[in-house]
Amino acid sequence: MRDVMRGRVRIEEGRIVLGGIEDYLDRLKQAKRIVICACGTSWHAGLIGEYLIEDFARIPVEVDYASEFRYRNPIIGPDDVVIVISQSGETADTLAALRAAKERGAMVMGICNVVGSTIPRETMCGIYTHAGPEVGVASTKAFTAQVIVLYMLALALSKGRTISHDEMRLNLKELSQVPGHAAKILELDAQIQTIAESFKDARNFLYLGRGYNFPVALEGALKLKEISYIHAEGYPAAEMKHGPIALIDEDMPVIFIATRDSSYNKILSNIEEVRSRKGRVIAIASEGDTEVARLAEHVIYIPQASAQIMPLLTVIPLQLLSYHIAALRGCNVDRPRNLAKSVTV
Ligand code: F1P
Repeated sequence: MRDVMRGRVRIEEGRIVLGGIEDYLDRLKQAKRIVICACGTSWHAGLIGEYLIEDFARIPVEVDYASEFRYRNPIIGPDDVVIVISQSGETADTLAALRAAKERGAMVMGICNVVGSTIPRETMCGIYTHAGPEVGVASTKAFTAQVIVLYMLALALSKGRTISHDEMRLNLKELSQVPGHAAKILELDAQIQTIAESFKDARNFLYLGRGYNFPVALEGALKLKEISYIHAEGYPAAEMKHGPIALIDEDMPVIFIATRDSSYNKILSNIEEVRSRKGRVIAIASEGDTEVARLAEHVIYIPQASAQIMPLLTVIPLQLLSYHIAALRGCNVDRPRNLAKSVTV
């Protein structure tokens, strides 16, 4: 079958160009609903995509595990657009979800990294992330590239409808600042290694975030599980009181993604709740913040950006922390046990 994901996603003279979906943008704008299907890290990128598309373009979005979607007889029809996301382009569950959506008449679009893989050849249109090959099994830079594509897609869908010309310009400017911010965060590597040394023997971790940082909490926990074999759970911070709070004691490290956004004060009170139960807090906070430092045992400061951009930044210290904890425990970070680069069964 023909590979339809031609062309790169780029900005040309202030205009977003979406490679292989340029001709399908109007169809996407008219979608009654967008359903995103993926597995693992790609599913977490999909959750951020949901927040972005609903926030910017005001189109309803649902995010489903491809491994559930394929078996659960979903209600999907010609008015829906299904976006499948896969680093490898070969994940069996995601491919099966794609086929199920096509059978039901939906337009199916792909976001994939590996050029010429199976999923791009079966979708009707799509975008390559061109993040380069993932050296290890655990997806890292592909996640960042997926979120960038979803950010640009959300902006393109909002053009002329929900956001003004000036807002568009500001959002694209913020996006162009991401590489500089990321370079600054990578300079924190030595600090993050020191934190990893204090926590390498922990048996459990909790990751908490709100809004755009909630999917990042899930992704941070997944990266730790995948490469260090430590049990970790990600939750929306507000859900803590509905169960996970029972787990907190002096042996439970809790990672808070506590950057400055509209839910900042709420997350501060979540940190206080954990501290009062003797939980050990590691926080990712915005540069210049003093409140979080008052409460947390360790603070990793990252540059301030809008809530929509934050996942691209907050995920980096979490990836580094997982890497250092795994390396200190003697785990093979590139070839974790029991995991395959593409899950084809
Ligand atoms: C999905 C995924 C990865 C994970 C691991 C197993 O892969 O869950 O996110 O890191 O490699 O597969 P893909 O569909 O994005 O290639």
